Amino acid sequence: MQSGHLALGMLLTTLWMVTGCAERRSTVPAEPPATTSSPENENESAGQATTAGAIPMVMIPGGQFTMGSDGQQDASPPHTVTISPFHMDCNEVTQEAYEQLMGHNPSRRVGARNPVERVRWTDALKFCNARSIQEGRKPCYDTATWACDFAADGYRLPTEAEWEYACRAGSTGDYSFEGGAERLADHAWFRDNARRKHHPVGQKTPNAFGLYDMLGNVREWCHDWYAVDYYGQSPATDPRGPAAGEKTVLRGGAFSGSADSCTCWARYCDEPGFADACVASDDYGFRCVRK
Ligand SMILES: [Ca+2]
Repeated sequence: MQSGHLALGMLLTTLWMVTGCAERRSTVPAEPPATTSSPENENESAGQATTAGAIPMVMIPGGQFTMGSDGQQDASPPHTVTISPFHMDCNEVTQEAYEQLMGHNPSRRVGARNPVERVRWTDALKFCNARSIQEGRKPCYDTATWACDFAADGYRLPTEAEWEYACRAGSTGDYSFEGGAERLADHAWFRDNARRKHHPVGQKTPNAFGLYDMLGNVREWCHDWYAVDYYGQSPATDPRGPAAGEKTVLRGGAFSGSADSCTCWARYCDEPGFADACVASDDYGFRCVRK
């Protein structure tokens, strides 16, 4: 643990003791978790919140981290990024949560507490807007252009930088915990232990922020358009990806993937699904963030 992070480490310990949600496995950068309160939140304390839609979220404190890796061309160069605070779902969006709001379940393998899958990027954005409306928040997305209003208080997909920052939770290595692939099975469903299917959310050890299944289970759509060379030109604060592109980013690897594909930094992308003929894969899911 770096000395500058000692105070925050102590605070994270307190957070863990209060919520039982987060495990303190590594240092967490920068500012301590800031607790917010709003009338829509039925139960919010010590950085954890349960939304009106009964989906648990955790407050991710803002901070600075090293994004990327030398391990792959599109993740290079590693670069310093500053992230503003935000709330993030503790879990991948479940099939029951998706169906309750959207009226249908697109998943190939059905399970109420399993992550919803075969979700296109555009489906995820529609879910975000529906969830915002359900809670009286301002929707982030213009469904005619898919432009995102980052000033809105509603739900949206995490930016790729937010996703990696939240996934790392202070870890500087390949994974969201200290150590290597030999420990991945404690934290993730991936090829070696998943038996070629996704599993109910929240069964594995969470990261230091209290986030489950960031690595493995289903890949998670992010807000950003994909560009192989984006890291060489991205802004230093709250980068939001290229202005346009052909594919959007997925992160975290999946039950079908190897340990190498389930790292904090590995990037993946696919077509966002503008055309209804484009059916997403059965290992594509997502989780939401908001202010
Ligand atoms: Ca995941």
